[in-house]
Amino acid sequence: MPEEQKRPVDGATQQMLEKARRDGVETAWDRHATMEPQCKFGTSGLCCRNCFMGPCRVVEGVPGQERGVCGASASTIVSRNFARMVAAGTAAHSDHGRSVAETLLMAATGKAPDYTIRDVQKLNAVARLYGIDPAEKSTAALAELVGLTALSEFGKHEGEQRFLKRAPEPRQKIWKENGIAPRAVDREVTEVLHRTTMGVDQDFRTILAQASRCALADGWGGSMIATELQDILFGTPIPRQARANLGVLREDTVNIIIHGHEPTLSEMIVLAAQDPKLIAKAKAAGAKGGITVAGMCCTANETLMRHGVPIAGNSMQQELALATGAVEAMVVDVQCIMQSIVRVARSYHSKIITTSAKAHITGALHMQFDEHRALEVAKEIVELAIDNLQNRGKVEIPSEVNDLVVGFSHETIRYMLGGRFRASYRPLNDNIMNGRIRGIVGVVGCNSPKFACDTANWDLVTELISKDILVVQTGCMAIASGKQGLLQPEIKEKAGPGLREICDTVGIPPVLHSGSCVDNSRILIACCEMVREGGLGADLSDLPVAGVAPEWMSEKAVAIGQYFVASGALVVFGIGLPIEGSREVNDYLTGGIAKELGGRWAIEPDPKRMAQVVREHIESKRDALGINEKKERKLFDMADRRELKV
Ligand code: SF4
Ligand code: MSK
Repeated sequence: MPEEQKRPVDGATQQMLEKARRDGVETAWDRHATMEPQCKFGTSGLCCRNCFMGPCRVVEGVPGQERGVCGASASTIVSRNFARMVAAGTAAHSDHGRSVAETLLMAATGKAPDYTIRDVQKLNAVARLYGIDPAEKSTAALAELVGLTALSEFGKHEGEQRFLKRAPEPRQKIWKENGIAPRAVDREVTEVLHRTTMGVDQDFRTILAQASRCALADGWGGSMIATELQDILFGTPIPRQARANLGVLREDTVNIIIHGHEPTLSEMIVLAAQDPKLIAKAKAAGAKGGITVAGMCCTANETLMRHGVPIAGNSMQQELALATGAVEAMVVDVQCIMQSIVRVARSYHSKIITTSAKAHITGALHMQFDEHRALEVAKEIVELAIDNLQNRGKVEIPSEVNDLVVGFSHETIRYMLGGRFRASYRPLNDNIMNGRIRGIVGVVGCNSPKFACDTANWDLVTELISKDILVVQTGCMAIASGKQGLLQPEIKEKAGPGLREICDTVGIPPVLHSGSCVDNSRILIACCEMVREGGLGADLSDLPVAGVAPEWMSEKAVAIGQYFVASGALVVFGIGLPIEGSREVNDYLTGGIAKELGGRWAIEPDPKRMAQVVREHIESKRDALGINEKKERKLFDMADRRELKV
């Protein structure tokens, strides 16, 4: 792609990129340019360095170059690399889930006194899913049992992931028949690494089956545990208003950015920043407006969904937020944190504070987070940021900021659709069946300097809603929509007539922000609820739904994509996917896998064509369901419901 087309269109990003260049600060865009042309062996998945007879770079169809030193074929190498991406993504989401489970356990047993159980209803619901009867148990006792059971999901020596039973029965049967129902999360990750080390599994089909099993351990295990337990600890999101883009930073406040993925510390920082003593201290230090806490990446999504904490930006803005010169501290936990922020911060006064024992960065200040004294650590961090205000130089904060409405957990969607006393997905199913809504698409994932960042999101989302497709978003694409004004109710004017009518009647916007990357599990649960509600088939693969990650970059996105595919969905990736080096692997993942699991991958860089691929898929599912045929309206009655095997 020519350099010009990669430049971000977002004005705030553009402005800060120019400022960074003026200030002599190197950014990801500069480094990406120096990497070009990027290695085609890497981009097509054909480079293997799994042992030191290599590294080997093979080329399919070129005699003499078709096999690695050990004889591994292109299909073996590509599938091994793909499976390892899935394993890394699963490990990241699941280690996050494990941390939340540990925090819940500590909170329940009084070892983390700053945390409390905010959603007892969800605690009861998760307990029941785990086979624990909540009756006659105190909240603390129940939380302890749920915490212990959740922790066992990572390392138990027998049995499958307990949340699998949330899926419709036909889906569970498919997993069983294909031998991919996931066991303990750690076991699936370990098995991918074992199978893909030199000289073990050398058949791309079995390697990819294990990739599916591992990915399912993420979606229906680690990620779902993270989401559910975070809701128990911090509250299930409900709709709230907020603001997004670099313009949320303020010249008259101490600015603290919370960045990463795990909300355990950021929840406390949000609390600490409301401490009257600390606000007074900030004012005394010269910040008339007090303290601003703003989020970045998925830590941002977590605190946005539950507290309306403003969003400074998504992944590609992490360096640029520092370039404002207005950030006293960037506090990071885990995942998606560029090492370069330490170098960028040196050009200004910002402190980069690492807080996780798992994520140190050379040159950053490490302040170890400790759940036992969580609020105390958070206050120390806020104080340090206040003390750093005196070192602030000249600032330039872009004025761009957009209002947004967020907080669409699957519980909220059900409530909004059906009302308090008859909360249900029935109105959604009915409106999909009558064609006002053609289908639902998740637009999720990262942004990247390989692409004019966030532009694919705009093109894709506006195209989809104009065609009466409801859009659900998570991760950095949800933030992109927030910055672009796509999360405002008024955006319904860009929706097609059917979707607009539903938005007016039900009061939901056409683009729903559903949370962070681990919250893609909310989309899985919403799909299960739709099947259970009836009228849209018996399995997840029958639904007129799809997932798209137009600007992905993280291994976690590949894990998410694969668990949606293995759950029966079409998943479209923009930019590319490193599987193209093997015709067999490419054909299987984009076609053959659908015969076994119902879902498949598609790769399509152009947002308009992405939308077309998705629409064709949705219409084919509608045809298969028979809901595109004009027929007399028949209500889905109790008899139909009894027929359902879900
Ligand atoms: Fe080369 Fe085989 Fe070693 Fe990979 S495992 S680096 S293909 S010799
Ligand atoms: S933060 S994984 S850049 S979505 Fe979840 Fe954004 Fe992708 Fe990280």
